[in-house]
Amino acid sequence: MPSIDVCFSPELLHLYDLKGKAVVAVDILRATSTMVTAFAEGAAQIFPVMELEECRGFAAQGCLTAAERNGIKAEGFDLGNSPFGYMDGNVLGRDIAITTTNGTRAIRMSETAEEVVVGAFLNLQAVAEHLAELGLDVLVVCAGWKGQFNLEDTLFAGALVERLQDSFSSENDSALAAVYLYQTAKADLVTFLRQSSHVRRLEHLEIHKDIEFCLRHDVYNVLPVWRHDRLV
Ligand code: 3SL
Repeated sequence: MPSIDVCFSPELLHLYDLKGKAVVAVDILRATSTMVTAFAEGAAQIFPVMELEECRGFAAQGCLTAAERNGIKAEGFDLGNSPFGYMDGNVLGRDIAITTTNGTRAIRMSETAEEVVVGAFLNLQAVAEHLAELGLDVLVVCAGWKGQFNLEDTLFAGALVERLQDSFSSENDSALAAVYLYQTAKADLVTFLRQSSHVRRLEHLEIHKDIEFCLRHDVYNVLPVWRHDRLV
């Protein structure tokens, strides 16, 4: 039986061997939720990059550019990191280059894995079905916040472990802890996360509707997959 494990921060990735594994990169608030939304809204390809300047450079090849730092849209880019910014037909058929504080970093730091997919509550079932079909050992890579643990990505990891519990073993404490946390919180994730650090950070920016949206389960049947240098 394949296994599923959880890495609580990209800074801990050096402790894991990604060879032959499937990675699920997750940044619930909000990068991977936004990418899933962009694909659901018809985006063609997404180039996640780490630096603002690199992202800006993609405009020359016809990409929309998106950038966020510390929760705020970076100046001079077409888009920010709110899923609602990708919903008015503006991304249909377009390639997007995006850089965010933590989420794009988690994706790029995972790219040596056999397979990298982007996960969010919004596409949880699509991710679970894909992993079950693939049959590889899985590592959920939580983006966290600037190297530190966060609750929302861990809750997603717990939800995924719970969905895969019949076909994957999960013996490591990180996976067990994520499931326990999710089972404690799942009746009302919005309330559970009210005191969490990133929700407090985002509420300060008055984007409560983003938080509620990103915590909704199984809204989209899309699966962003890493191929060479991009998500398709
Ligand atoms: O850290 C990130 O990558 C972002 O998703 C953070 S925020 O939700 O845009 O504040």
